Amino acid sequence: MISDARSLTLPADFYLGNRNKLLEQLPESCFVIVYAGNTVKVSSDTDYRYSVNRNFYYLTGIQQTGSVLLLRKSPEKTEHALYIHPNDPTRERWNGKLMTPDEAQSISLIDNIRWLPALEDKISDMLNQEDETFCIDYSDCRQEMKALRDCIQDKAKNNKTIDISSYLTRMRMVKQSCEIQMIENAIDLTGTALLATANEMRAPVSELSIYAKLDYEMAKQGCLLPAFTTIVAGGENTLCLHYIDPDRRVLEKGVLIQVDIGGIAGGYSADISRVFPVGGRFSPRQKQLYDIVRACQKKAFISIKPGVKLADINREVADLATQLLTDAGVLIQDQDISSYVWHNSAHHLGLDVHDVSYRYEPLCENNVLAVEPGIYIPEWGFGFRIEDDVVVTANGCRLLSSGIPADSDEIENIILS
Ligand SMILES: [Mn+2]
Repeated sequence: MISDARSLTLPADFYLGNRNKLLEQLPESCFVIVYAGNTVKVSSDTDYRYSVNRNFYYLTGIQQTGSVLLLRKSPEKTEHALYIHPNDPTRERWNGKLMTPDEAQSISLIDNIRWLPALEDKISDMLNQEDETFCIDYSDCRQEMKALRDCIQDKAKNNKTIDISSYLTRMRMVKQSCEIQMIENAIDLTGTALLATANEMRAPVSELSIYAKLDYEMAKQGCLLPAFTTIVAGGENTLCLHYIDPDRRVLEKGVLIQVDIGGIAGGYSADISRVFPVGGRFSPRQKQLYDIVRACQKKAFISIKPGVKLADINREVADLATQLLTDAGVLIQDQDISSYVWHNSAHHLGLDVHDVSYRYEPLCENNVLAVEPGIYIPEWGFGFRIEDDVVVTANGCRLLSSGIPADSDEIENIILS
């Protein structure tokens, strides 16, 4: 049990190290500008809960709306500056306390903390310089980044721009030990929520009540905004991969419920899927498919190691699924497995649940993956995935979510115990 996932932080020198590593790869003289982003409006004067630009977070550790990171690299020296909202009693009366410069400095190890209103003049000065290189995050599609790109284009005096998102993607793909630890925290809180919910499935239950229980169990641990909208799909709804409108209809004993859920701790995501039989016992047919999907997942775990590509894992899973579904009489000769295997078996995991990556490149040590083979059989009226998270090691992979039972008999036990 995580007492409050919001209080978990990475060490400040992690962010400083990331800034330095980025700067090392950039030209000898340049500016780097990265935006945290602002809240997004729902309607009228209501906003969605704030979610920070992940590249900004990776470089600063700061999660306050509107903040801007400005780095200056020159042959003589490097300067790191952070622009944040100035303290403002009226704003704070409505929206809560703003970060002080001291707080921002201790999280990010940035010495030069400035107030946001000074940023506009600073950017104008920068744009007035000739032959300057501006390094910006092209993957950031928020309004303020678009405005900056337009501005640089309009005022260009032989200036160049460089997209830093590719450098950051490459850095984010290889996790440092504090990041892996934080993903393990996110998995812990997700597992706690799943286990606390599993025994609700002993009796008839609805998708909606399971959804509400999971939401409650996550929020209790400080996870108010999960990594993605929790999926709770019962019966035929398991055949919709991203099913997010849980129904209040009662699901009787014997119906399967797919749960796909990911908590966030210290900015890092988990991604776990389990499938539960209402009443606690799989039917022979459900258990048959469960054990096939689980065998595919174990096959994937064995094949993951440095040098292997995600496409290789997909192929290994598809080959085994083909063989096992043929043995089971589901797949008939020459029928394509894509009728039953609808999605890839693994993706990178990190600050984003489908983390930024070069997914066609071979894996390397300290990549973190969610491994989620799934088989969906419309003729049987159900299908599902089983999903766990691993870190790639020197010779294979280490399961990060081993604390969350995954074999069919274990699933039955946690419902009935
Ligand atoms: Mn996933």
